[in-house]
Amino acid sequence: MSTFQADSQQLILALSKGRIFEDTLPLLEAAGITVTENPETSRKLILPTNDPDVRVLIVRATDVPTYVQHGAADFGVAGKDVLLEHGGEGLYQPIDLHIAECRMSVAVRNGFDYDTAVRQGARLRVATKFVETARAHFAKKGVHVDLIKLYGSMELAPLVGLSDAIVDVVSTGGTLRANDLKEVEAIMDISSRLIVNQAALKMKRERLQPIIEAFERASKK
Ligand code: PRT
Ligand code: MG
Repeated sequence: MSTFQADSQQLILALSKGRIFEDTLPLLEAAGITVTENPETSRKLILPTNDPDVRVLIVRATDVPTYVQHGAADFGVAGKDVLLEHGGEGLYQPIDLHIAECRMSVAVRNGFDYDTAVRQGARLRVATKFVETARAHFAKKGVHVDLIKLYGSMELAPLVGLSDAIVDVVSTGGTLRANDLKEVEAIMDISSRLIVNQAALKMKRERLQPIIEAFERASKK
């Protein structure tokens, strides 16, 4: 009988469905790894690959660092936004993969005068999933904020008076425009990173190192 606990030969990769999974597939291909089931159609949460020793866990984007930190996955791919909130404990971050690129921004309703509110020292109500990033940003600016933690659909908060502003990731800006919001401040550029469990890096270096190198070469193109 075998348990799921990874042995020294096996590699477990944690990915989230959607853009990170799709953008990681070509990097895996560059390392000779093909995922043989599609997470959009399969109900499986553990996906096989062409390599019997490599499996892929499908988890929520925000849970990827947690699986890797605790060694339930040996490595994973996570956005810088998610890593900043997690804190990065127990994680080695060897490379920026330059995938799922976007930016972290402050946005408000079209009629809201953000610059004046900030200049006048108003206390701003800010709704966000990214409370650590938002806290650090406004502290650096010396702006007093009440942070309201949300888990999604941040764009709604200013529309219904829950907050004055949101801090969210933006790529095309289409969602902000569709909801009568405008970007008033860019906080930082975001991309996804390869993360590796620190113990796995030591114990499974022979298996991990070629994959890290293949990812690095493929992501530079
Ligand atoms: O969706 P779920 O709640 O499960 O989690 P998630 O949103 O964290 O996961 P996912 O898969 O949507 O995003 C994974 C990672 O992709 C994030 O951690 C970011 O690093 C990165 N990324 C890149 C983005 C975007 N681009 C992006 N546009 N994450 C989210 N968005 C959202 C954005 O907030 C907006 O609501 O997508 C919507 C559309 O964006 P626009 O600007 O193109 O309209
Ligand atoms: Mg999402």
